[in-house]
Amino acid sequence: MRIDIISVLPELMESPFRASILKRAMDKGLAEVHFHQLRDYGLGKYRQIDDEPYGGGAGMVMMIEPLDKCISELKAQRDYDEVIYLTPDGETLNQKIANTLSIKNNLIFLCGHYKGIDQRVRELHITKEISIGDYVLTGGELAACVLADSVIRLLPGVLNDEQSALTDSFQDNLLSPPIYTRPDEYKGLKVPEILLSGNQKKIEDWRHDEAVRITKEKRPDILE
Ligand code: 6GU
Repeated sequence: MRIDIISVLPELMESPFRASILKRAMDKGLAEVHFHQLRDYGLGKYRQIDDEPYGGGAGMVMMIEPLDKCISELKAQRDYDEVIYLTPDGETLNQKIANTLSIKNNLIFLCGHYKGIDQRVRELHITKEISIGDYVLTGGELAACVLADSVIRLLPGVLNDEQSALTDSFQDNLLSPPIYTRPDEYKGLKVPEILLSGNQKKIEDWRHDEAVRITKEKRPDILE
């Protein structure tokens, strides 16, 4: 998978891809992330990328020309499956969206800033709009990292068996059951007997029941 990220602040996104699981995915060639500085496509001597909104009002608008130049240049090099605009008014990211995107080859992420983008960029290029939750960030960059992480970890070969994504919370509309490791007792707190029993069938049943109980308690909204 290749992800091209367009932003006025690419520096903000470099470290997440330089550590741990995402780094290994890059090193193994399973994912490539390329950053594009929107200002390189800006207009005039000051490389302008934003301007005041027609009709007045507070805040600046990301101009169409720099965005169109940048996206068109990328599209001329390869076919993209989606051009995703990261914006608080997008569809809220969930595991299903991450799963769907993880089977694509080439994605563009556009990080929003200021009041947003000229509406015509949407008409020309944007195929999907994604938000990471109902709160406002200073820009789409951190959201782009969250989206990229949620997708890249699903690519075949990125996680090993112990980290398997199949048992993740949300993957089957259930939160994860409680987990424990050594010691079996700490300050009087004991690991549930059943997990020490060696009876795999009973353990799996217990885990499923606990997952249902915890989901009902914390997130009844995700239960089917
Ligand atoms: Cl994608 N962008 C910004 N600026 N704020 C957000 C967001 C995105 N998702 C949640 N809040």
